[in-house]
Amino acid sequence: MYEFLERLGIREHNPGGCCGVNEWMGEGDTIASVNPASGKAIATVGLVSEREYDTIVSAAQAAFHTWRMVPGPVRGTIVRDIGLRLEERKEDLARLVTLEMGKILEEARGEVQEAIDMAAFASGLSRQLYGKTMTSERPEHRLYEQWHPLGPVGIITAFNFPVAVWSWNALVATTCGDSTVWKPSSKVPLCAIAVQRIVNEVLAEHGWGRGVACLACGTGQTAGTWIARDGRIPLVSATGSVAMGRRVSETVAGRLGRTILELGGNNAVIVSKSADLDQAVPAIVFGAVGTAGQRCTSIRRLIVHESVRDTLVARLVKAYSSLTIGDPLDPKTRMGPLIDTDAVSKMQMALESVRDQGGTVLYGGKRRGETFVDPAIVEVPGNVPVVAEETFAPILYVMAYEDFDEALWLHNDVPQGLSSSLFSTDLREVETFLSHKGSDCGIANVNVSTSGAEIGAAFGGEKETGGGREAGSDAWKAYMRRQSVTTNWGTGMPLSQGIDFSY
Ligand code: UN1
Repeated sequence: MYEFLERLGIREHNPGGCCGVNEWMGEGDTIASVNPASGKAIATVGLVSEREYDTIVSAAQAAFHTWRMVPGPVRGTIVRDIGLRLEERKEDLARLVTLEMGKILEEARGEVQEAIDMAAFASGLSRQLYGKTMTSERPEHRLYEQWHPLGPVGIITAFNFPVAVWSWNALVATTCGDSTVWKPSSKVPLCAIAVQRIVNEVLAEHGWGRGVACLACGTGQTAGTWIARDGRIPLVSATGSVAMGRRVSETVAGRLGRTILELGGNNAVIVSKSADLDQAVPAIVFGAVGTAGQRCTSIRRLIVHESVRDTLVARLVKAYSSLTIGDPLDPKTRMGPLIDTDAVSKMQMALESVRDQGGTVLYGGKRRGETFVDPAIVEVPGNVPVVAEETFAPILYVMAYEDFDEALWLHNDVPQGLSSSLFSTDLREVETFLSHKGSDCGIANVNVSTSGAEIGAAFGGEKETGGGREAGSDAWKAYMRRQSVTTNWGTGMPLSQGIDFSY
């Protein structure tokens, strides 16, 4: 056992369900959390049974009734303290993220920083849950809207951002007066357990022992399905594959519940002939290779003007060949392992398919050991079928274009619509890219990679990405119940739309 695991309260066996500081449970199946770099088990986790899940959601429901009555700014103070505690534990948590998920330490620190920043954002937000006041069409009437807490929120998160995506949802929901029930990916339960311990600690210090923030480790078939079906949970926020999102969304829609979906991305970068390649090259390397291509914002497609194609590819190949691949805890490493051998097989299958579809591997793609790979650069003749799929691995498909309209068409011609970017110094290209006929994604960047979004803006995408928005801006509104209010403070009884109903 590493010392940092002990400091985070991780033991050899860990109950994976929790609805309060002293209420841990996990009588369901036992699973092992595996270090993707070594293939060795780090610790085991007891998943929740259906009975325990029910106890957890009942606790969340009961806590909601009292938590919603706490003034927003007071809730915000508690969320601020969660952020401060995350900051104190940043290094230990980052090491756990690296150990269990496999991203390099530098990126793991960035991920924990996202959660710390979210706490600061949400704490400020707690004084800004504003509604609008409208002018009533009737005399002596007041018309306005206000925002109420919504209820227990279900949060389903993916393996690739085991702390940050929880924070986008949970810290905002908690600020908004909701209680939360978190089902993390069963590939990274220890990160969730460590975060839950930190949150428990802070809540308990403020006198909140039970139900405000709950954890239900389980599989998609168990805890994921129970949350989706559960009428006590008015909102389910789910991050992961398109297939998972479709299942969750159909089930929640069947009971007329709400969802926030953050699903697959298939992000492209357009590099125009006017691009500054000194900016484009490092941005593309980080976007395509960072987190071993396992961000939903990772760059998967490079659409490059034919006049700069050869230079850009040569510079990318040179950069790729200088990257250290290996132990993600080693500060020199730039790319760690993929999450598991299944992910490696999927990458190999995609590379085989693309060869059959006319693609040529220009660099990398080889498997090194069980879960390590060389990142790949593959030339393709346009959006061949495999390019339309999101393969969660470091494969960069390169295609050349002649005119900018063709680049935009290639860019938008995939089912997903999360993040996008253009490298250009030409004002006309930039504004076209950002116009109604430009990028069709939820995120559109200029001379900035597709990945590495800041928390201040709303995060999410269109088409098969699911349409949800999380984190900053006014994404909080999805976690609250909007109420339109009309008050008649006069003595008459005028009707709207000028209706005369006198009798
Ligand atoms: C994800 O991959 O699900 O924009 C989230 C980024 C990070 C978050 C990615 N801030 O790359």
